Amino acid sequence: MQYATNTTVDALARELRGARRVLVTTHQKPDGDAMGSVLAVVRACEAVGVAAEGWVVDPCEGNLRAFEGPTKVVHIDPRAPRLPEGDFDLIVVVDTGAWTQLEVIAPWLRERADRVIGLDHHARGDDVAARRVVDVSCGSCTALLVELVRAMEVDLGAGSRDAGRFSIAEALYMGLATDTGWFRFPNARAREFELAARLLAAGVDKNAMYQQLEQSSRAERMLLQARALSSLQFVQASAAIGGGQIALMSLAARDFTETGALLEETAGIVNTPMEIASVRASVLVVEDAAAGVTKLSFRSKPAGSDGRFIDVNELAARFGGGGHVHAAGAKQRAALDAVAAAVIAAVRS
Ligand SMILES: [Mn+2]
Repeated sequence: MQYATNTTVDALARELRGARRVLVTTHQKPDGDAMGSVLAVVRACEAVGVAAEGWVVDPCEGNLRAFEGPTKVVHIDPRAPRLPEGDFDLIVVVDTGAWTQLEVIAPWLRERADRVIGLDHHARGDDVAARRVVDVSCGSCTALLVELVRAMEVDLGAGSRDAGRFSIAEALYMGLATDTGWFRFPNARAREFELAARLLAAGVDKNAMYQQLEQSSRAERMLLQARALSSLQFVQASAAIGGGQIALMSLAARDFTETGALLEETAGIVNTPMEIASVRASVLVVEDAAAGVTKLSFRSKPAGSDGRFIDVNELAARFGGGGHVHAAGAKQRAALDAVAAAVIAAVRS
């Protein structure tokens, strides 16, 4: 099975406009692009008079939830999962196409396979959606959804209730800004800046969004970051990987209990060592005691004059995960120390 486009955005837009009741979901532990994508599709449906609701599997950071406003989003607790209730004639999966990222809701989706459509910008995925558009050239899934919103003939500024605070444009900007690292990552190209300009023109308050998304964390999170940084070690990468230095940090269950930080507050911590000139990639391994797994986050940045990356998508794939060349994740049913040792071995080999 090849994970590739098998229909058009226009065809998916027609399906959405013709639906009676739509459910929109995304990968577990949604990030800004995932939540922005869910909110944008739900709001676009509402704008054309189609009933829609989002269903997302937590944990989900509070700074993202703040953008839900009156939009209906049901949060599923992965420790006590409840599956969607009601009759949905169309199901949309955004910002992923991988069963491994949809575990909780997968059985429910498989029973309704013919009704599932997908919009994604990741290179790897499965047959989750019967009809899908996969565009890896999009800096965020929401960049692809701009095309969907256009094809649905919905105004980008639609849904504004409070100076653009609950608009479609805002949801799209949330995904675009966060997936491009606020327009710093290599996936922020001319096209993404043009898109940002369109969204700002449609009423997005970028300063308010930055503050809400990036400057609203709790002190406990900073204490957790300090724990991660105190575990920082450097590993020399093999020539096969691309050479250079890789930063490795780990967080054990006790780091969470002792600081009072939550698992979802690890978001972004993996990026910190990338501030070091010699570091080409960063890996954070986190013990999720409740789920009995160790989670891995990978980031990389272009090196020097040739601008080449250590391909962390490929590195994550060795741990059963995936993502993008510059950002990826994985999950292992093994102890924290064993996973950290395996990362070191993978990077050196
Ligand atoms: Mn994304």
